[in-house]
Amino acid sequence: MSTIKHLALSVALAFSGQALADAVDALPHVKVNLVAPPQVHVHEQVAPKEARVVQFRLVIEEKKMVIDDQGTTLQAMTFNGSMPGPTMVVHEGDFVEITLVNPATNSMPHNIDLHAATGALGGAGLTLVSPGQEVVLRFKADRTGTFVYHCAPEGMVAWHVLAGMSGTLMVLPREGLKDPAGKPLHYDRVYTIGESDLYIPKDKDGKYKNYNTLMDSYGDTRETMRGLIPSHVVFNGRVGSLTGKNAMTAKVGESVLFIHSQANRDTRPHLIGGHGDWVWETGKFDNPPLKNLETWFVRGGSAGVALYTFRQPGVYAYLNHNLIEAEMGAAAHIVVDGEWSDELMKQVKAPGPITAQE
Ligand SMILES: [Cu+2]
Repeated sequence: MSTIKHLALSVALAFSGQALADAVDALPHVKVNLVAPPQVHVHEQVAPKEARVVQFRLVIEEKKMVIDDQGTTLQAMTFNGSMPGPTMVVHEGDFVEITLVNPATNSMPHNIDLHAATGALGGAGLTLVSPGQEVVLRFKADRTGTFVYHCAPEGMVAWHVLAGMSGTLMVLPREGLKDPAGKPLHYDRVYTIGESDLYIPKDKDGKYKNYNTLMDSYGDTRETMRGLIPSHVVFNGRVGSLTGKNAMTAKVGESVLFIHSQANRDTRPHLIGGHGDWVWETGKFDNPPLKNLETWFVRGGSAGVALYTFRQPGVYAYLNHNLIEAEMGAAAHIVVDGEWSDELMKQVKAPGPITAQE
């Protein structure tokens, strides 16, 4: 190609890129303050007609985290310091603009692969940042649903994800959620739960090892991961992160949206004493939700969504109905206030001595 032709082509390419950037730049910009799970940042369920550029800032934090009541530690890698990272919410047609910051205090390069995004390894190819760098990625949310995002540095994807680097991005339909008949579905509260399988190495006496640095933990952790038997299966980073005083709350009559992600492994969410009134098992809102589920299946590498209107007060357990994994840590509580319905359930006779049959 001649130099002139080459130059003309470069100018044309630069120009078309520029023109597109200008059109998007002219859209309203919204900066979102992210919050740690199980909370989700304040957002509208029905969006204005015009698309927006929604801006998020994710700061990567490598740190040691305690993952159970025995003080077992994980050399974790996180988005914004929480495990999973914060849930981000936008609407279909919006542009998601993420500033990914890798502070100089970190030791590893990181990036972000967004399952919601189209192109360049979900953004991972354009967002690799070394300690001391930041990068800004923008992509169009061109389809609705809940989508996992995770770190994906070449050759170390599993380690970074299992050390905590995953989260959920929810792209709502502009007009909000609907049932299969087209009737709007509204939620009063939303909680986001990220389930993780963890692989903490043990020493020769069977005690969990405690490492001083992230790099020290790498070799043993990789070997333990390849055994495929987790030492812990947890919600939101540790055993008990959502039970007892950390329980989620709701009121009778409220509709609660539960987002459940698992970036690596299949899981089976179940609400004891309740149901999934409407469940998008695959999390993709263009598919009609399933009705009245008892347990739903969330595939590893995806996020599912369940909507439930509480009808009875009490302490509900929400868990992975692989009950072994629930006992290993994959369990949460929801404390629900309100009035009990005897019609829905009543103890007709309290426990007492067995009486002769009539
Ligand atoms: Cu990473």
